Amino acid sequence: MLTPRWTAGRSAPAAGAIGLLAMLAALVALTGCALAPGSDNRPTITFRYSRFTPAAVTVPAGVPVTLTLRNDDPIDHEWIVGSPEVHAAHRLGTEPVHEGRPTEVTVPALSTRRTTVTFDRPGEYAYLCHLPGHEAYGMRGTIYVRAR
Ligand SMILES: [Cu+2]
Repeated sequence: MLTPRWTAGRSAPAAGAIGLLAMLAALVALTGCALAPGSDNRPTITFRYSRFTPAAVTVPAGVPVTLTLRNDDPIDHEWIVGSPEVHAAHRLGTEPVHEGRPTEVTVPALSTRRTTVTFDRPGEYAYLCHLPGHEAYGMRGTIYVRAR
C-alpha cells in the first residue's frame, strides 16, 4: 500500500502552501484597506549627488509613516519636512544638527536614519535639505498626504 502513503505525503505540503497563500492574500487585503490608493506607509528616500530619490512620495493621512532616509553621499545632509513657514524658519536657522524631532532629521554621510511621522491632514508638504546651498542645488521633494 505505497500509493496512499505517497498521496498523503504530497497532500500535506500542498495544504500548507494553500494555507500560506490564503494568509498572504489576507495580509495584502488588510494592507490595501489601510492605505489610500498609491500611498506607502514605509517609503525609502535615497540621497545621492545631493538629490532626493524619489522626489515625491505619497503617504496616508492619520497613520504612522516610517520613512527610511538613506544617504549615499560622502557628505552630510538633512531631511526636513513641513509647511512653508517651517522651511522659511530653517532657511534662517543655525541649528547644526537635528535630533529628536521626527520631521527634522540629520543624516550623516553614508548612513541611514529612520523616522516615524503621522501626517494628520491631507496635503502637500515639501521636504528639503537646508544645509547651505543644497536647496538651491535642487535638494527638495514633496510628500503628498492622502486621506485614507
Ligand atoms: Cu543636503
